[in-house]
Amino acid sequence: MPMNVAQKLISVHLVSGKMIPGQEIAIRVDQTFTQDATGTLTYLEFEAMGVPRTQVELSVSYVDHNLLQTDFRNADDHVFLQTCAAKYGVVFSRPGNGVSHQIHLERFGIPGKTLLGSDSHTPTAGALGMLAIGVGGQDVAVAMAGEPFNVAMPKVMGVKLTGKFPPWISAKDVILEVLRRHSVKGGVGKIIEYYGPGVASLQVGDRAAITNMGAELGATTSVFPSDANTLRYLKAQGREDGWVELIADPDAKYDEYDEIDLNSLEPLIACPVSPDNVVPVREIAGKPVRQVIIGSSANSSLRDLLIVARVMVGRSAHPQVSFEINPSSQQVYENVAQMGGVQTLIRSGARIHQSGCLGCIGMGQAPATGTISMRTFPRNFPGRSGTDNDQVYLCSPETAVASAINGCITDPRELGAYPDPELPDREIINDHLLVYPPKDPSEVEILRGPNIVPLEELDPIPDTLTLEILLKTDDNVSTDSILPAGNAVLPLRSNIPAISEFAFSRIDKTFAARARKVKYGMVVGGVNYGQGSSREHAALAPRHLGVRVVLVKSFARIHRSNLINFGVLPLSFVNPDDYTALDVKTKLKLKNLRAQLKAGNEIKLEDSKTGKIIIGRHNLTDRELNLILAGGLINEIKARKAL
Ligand code: MIC
Repeated sequence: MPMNVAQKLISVHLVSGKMIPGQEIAIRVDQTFTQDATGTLTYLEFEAMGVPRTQVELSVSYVDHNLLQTDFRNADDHVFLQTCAAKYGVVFSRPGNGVSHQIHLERFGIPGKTLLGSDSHTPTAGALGMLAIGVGGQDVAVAMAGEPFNVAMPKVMGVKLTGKFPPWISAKDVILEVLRRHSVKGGVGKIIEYYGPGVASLQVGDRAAITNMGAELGATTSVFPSDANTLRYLKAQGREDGWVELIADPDAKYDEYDEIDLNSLEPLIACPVSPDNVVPVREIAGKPVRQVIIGSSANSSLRDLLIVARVMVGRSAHPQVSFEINPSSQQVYENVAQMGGVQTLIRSGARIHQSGCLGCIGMGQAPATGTISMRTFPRNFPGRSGTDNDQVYLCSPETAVASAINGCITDPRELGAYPDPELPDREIINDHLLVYPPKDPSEVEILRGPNIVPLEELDPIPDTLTLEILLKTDDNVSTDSILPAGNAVLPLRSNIPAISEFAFSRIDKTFAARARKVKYGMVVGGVNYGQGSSREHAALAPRHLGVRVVLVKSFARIHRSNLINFGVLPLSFVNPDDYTALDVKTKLKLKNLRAQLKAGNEIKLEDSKTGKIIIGRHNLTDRELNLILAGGLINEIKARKAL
């Protein structure tokens, strides 16, 4: 049977299950990575599993998120992670080396392999023809322990690309167009595969901007074929030995189709406060801008920074704009420097920061109150920048730099001749901040400062639960609203009791205090609940506060898995009208829950006051059901080992 690229990748890694959309499959994992903000928890979880060393071909631990060291806490995490990496056979990418996704493309990604990363933007590596999936930390820990990864077989949506970019249009405009068409929930349960003649005009860096932001569609992953451009990229990295060709068979079919003519695109921009709130730049041109930031995990390629430097030759940023550059990796930084770009950027008035995620996760770079910040980042969820009522716009490097020059939102086509930059055949390789693990880890001691708080034991789901509804949310609530990031909260990622104080604080500051007053709580939500980040803390912090059930219209994939991994029961309304009828403070009773769970898909929740029955569907596979009954993944693994 002719296969597309996604099907080929899955079929050679298939351990169990059938490749029928919606059915659970298990796939072999070749590579894993963590980043620091999700990694501390992952290594604590790996430790709890009692496996001495990573069992996959390659594991990397990146430190790219929590870079500000305003006290001991982030520094403690860095030391903990470095010693864990040495102990468990993991390559360590030191703070300041850059964003996981970019470095993984440069130094480690291999076409045809699978990659599991504890970051929702892991699909960036799909640009190399990898099957790269973002998951919660426990799923990475389990893969490092040598177990396959379980996921519902996605549908494959084929997006045919034709034509070539006109001047000033680039990859960000493609993914913004896809988001405009399909919305932040349009990719749930799907792999987005790009094919067709237009693919040949996209370099790996361009492809990476597209696969990165596939996360914003809610997609399981996104993928490009591995072709001559992939080989060209790997040659530039001195890694051409790893290249294999991976292209769709001529008669390959897709479950869904879409088509984009690259010639017809115009500069696009995502307006506050959602990555799918996309309009043409020209429609909102002229609005004054106070901050422009270039870099991060989307638009992290050498070309992306080089084009900005080339546009700035002989120009400078508007005096009212804070023009900021976050190099995505030391290697990109060094190559741009070698080509003279850093001097141009300095002369244009740029504030050049260290390589890493920085403002993309709210680690610094918060914009001024009531002002517009334009960013090449992937996300603009409310408050994520660190400023209340923020106005963050997402756009291409071309639109960003043009707006920095003019001090207002600008269609870059106004700038005249397009300085399309030439990429080097061979990049300067920069591995200076990579540390490889010792062959013999017996002497390595894992160092734990006071910021590293041990994992707490989770109890199995009780048979009778009286749950108070603590919060009712709207549609598309992101994990940034469930458990915010930012400089005040991120340093607590290895301290669950402390970070729990911030659960839902963006929506309701009283949540944690109210949750502590009741034994068991629940949250009611709308569609696509938990979109965005893979942070497990968005499941674990509410769980720590007693939330045992989340009842919503529909879930985002990664967050649903994280809830299950921590023994929180995810339920969806059978009758959507029940959402309207439920209110905060209502108490719902679940009786014989364990028996109900085993008996079928429908769970009865009884309103303690009125006696009204609400039905929630759990849609758990047998594997997931065992996790819920055991109180989470670690409990289930420990129980299995004890047998
Ligand atoms: C994000 O873009 O939200 C992050 C920061 O990369 C997160 C990870 C995190 O919350 O630490 C992600 O997408 O998984």
